[in-house]
Amino acid sequence: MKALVIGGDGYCGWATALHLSNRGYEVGILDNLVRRYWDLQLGVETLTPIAPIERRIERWRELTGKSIDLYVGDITDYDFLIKSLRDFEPDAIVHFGEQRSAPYSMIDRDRAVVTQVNNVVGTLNILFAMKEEFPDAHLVKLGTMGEYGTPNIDIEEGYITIEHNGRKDTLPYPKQPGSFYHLSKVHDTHNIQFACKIWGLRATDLNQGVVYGVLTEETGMDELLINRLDYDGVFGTALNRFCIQAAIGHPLTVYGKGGQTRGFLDIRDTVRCMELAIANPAEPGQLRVFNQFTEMFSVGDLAMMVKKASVSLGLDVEVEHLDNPRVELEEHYFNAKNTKLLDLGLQPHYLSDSLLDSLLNFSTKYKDRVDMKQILPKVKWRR
Ligand code: NAD
Ligand code: USQ
Repeated sequence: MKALVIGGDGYCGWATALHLSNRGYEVGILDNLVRRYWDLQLGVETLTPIAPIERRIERWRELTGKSIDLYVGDITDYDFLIKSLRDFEPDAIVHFGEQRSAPYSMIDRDRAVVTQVNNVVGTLNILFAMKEEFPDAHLVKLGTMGEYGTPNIDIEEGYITIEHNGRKDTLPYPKQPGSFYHLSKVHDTHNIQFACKIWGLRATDLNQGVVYGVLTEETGMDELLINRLDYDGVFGTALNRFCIQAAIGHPLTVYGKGGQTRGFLDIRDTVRCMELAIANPAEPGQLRVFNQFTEMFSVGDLAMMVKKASVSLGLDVEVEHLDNPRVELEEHYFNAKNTKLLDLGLQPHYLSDSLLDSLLNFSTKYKDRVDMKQILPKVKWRR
């Protein structure tokens, strides 16, 4: 089977490309390296030093004898996309290639537009390319749990059955995203759903929670294969940020009350979920939705877990509640279903087991690379 990993130079994409290659898939990486450019523009850097993509792929080949095809270009450029697809001829198109930071999309008008054009047009181009020349390929697309927001009822996997005025239907689950980034994912979902319906394409939308961890079996093989660890106020997620803050003795930056609850998963589970989704494709005409996370925590829970785990490293960690730069509920009900990937055979890793080895150890190892200017948040949601 041939899998083209779009966004394969990024955090989830790199780990997934190596994992699929290790599992015997023929793998291609397509990426325009724009994430490295956005980092440069913002003056931020991953804590772990990542090698150039060509060097990463070369090292993988040296270590395993497996080659990975590389296509450097932008999926919003349809000519480039279709030529790359013709050359690679994928069975599965794994799409990670989007702007993925909520704060980035809220910096200003330019960044909101970049996010939505990049994400929505890129995905639309993939759908048209599939319709024109690859109607049997399976699109495995990364959505996000944040598409749902935080409703006061249980969150289902993509669809909900509703009875209204004596009639009953199964409908797309209501979406209440909390940033222009999360909105771009909702727009993508609608476009994919429509394309599957009218053209008979097959797609899986993976509503992924927050991914954590540096290590997978493959990225841990060699320093040159190391994955990103973002900790800045734009691309760093709360958990990564807390681990790095703990390592440098900075109080953990909990926004507001810290009751914001989200779904989480280990990067080792992300790569396994991708493998499961590819190996069990959607039917023609079907947009299948899986909620891709393994555990739920509040931001306050995360801070307490980091504080506790830090003790074993001799770190004394304080927690600070900052004024919340985002507009979001800080205390709310959150209960999301996540059985579909478990039914396909996912065996979860748990944060309590991974916190030290896959996050805190890397945070302390590379703490000299921390830029203190990137610790406090700078992007605000309000006017
Ligand atoms: P990332 O920024 O590390 O990687 C994204 C990659 O896509 C980058 O290498 C970037 O250069 C590439 N890219 C972006 N736009 C492109 C374009 N137009 N053409 C070609 N390449 C392009 O992000 P990530 O954390 O790996 O996230 C990957 C996907 O997973 C995103 O769609 C994101 O929304 C989703 N996701 C991530 C998380 C998480 O916690 N990291 C959680 C849920 C969902
Ligand atoms: N938060 C803090 N302190 C911080 C940083 C964040 O309290 O220093 C809070 C935020 O206010 C928010 C929560 O932590 O309530 C989560 O924020 P985050 O930055 O960890 O994650 P988020 O913005 O939700 O985005 C991340 C990824 C995104 C993915 C999403 C999955 O960057 O690509 O789509 O997680 S989900 O959250 O399920 O939508």
